[in-house]
Amino acid sequence: MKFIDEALITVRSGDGGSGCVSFRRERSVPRGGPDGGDGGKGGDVILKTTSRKRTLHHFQFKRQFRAQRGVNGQGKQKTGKNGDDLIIELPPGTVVTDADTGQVLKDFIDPDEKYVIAEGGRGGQGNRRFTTSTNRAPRFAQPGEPGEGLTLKLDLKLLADVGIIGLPNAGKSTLTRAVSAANPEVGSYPFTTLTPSLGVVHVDWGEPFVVADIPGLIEGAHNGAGLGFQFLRHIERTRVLLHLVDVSSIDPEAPLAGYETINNEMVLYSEDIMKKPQIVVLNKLDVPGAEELAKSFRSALKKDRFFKKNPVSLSISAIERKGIEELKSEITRLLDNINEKQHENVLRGRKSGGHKGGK
Ligand SMILES: Nc1nc2c(ncn2[C@@H]2O[C@H](COP(=O)(O)OP(=O)(O)OP(=O)(O)O)[C@@H](O)[C@H]2O)c(=O)[nH]1
Ligand SMILES: [Mg+2]
Repeated sequence: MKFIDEALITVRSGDGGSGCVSFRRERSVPRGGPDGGDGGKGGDVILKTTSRKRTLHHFQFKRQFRAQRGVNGQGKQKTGKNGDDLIIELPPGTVVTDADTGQVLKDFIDPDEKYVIAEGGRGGQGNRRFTTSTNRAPRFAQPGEPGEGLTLKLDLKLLADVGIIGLPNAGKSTLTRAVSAANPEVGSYPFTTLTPSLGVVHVDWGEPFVVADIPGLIEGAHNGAGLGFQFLRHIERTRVLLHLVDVSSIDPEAPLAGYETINNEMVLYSEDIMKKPQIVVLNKLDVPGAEELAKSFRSALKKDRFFKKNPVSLSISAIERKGIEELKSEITRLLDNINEKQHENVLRGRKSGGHKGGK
């Protein structure tokens, strides 16, 4: 399935309601004065970012957006109701361009940013407002101002939600291929992957998310060894880490050795990275003897200080695509959890934390 990271939509704010021409009619007042009310204002079209949205996928199904028009004014000086604003939700990282002029109108970075992209038309004034000393009975009112129409090009600058980390050859690219339409090269030698690639993961239920397949890390990566440095910077911007461990490379004498190498490199690079939730995933469960090795790894893992904070471990075979659905739903659960926490923080008036993770 093709990933939609751009979309073209049309928006239109609401027209203002028209002013009303009306005169008082009461038995006791034979020639009542003008009492036509003003029209209501048309609704605005508002763009709003939310971390609940992670792609522009939803614009495949709906491309035209129209805010409500203002209600016309009525007699007895009744002002028409304002049209409702229309809020369009976007993922953070969306750049909004006027498709006709090519001008960038807004570059959204953070969640919960709001921007009025098309203002609703003003309501017209009722005839009562046009009363002057020479014209005490104006038979005209002002029409409402029309709303604004725009065609918008939306571009999403992709930020990965999930960074797949691990030693070279752990199967990171194989896993990326198993969960998304991305096609990174897979090789039976270390450092097959030289540049990170991104894949969109669709889930049966809920928002799609984005994984980054990152080149393998080795000891000294924080100093730039191997392909180190630039990729650690990439990981810094993801929200969840998926730590992939090749079960066939586990040393039964020191089951955590490889896993710890990666965590040490990351701590040395930045303490903040290790504050992100991490899912530990054992890969290549299809190889002979994998179950035994996995067992020794898991019992050692229980004492690990990072694992104690995020006690999630799963086993998969990326090549046979086993355990993939459980992994996808575990990731979805974690991401939704982070969103909820961010949302709570916003409600409490604290800084939302952006892509810094949930802790
Ligand atoms: N048996 C088995 N082999 C696997 C599995 N997943 C990956 N492999 C093999 O492991 C080797 C490395 O896979 P990659 O996906 O290239 O590993 P990587 O982590 O991306 O490696 P680098 O990009 O070099 O860091 C390839 O030969 C894969 O076919 C698995 O679940 N089972
Ligand atoms: Mg790779």
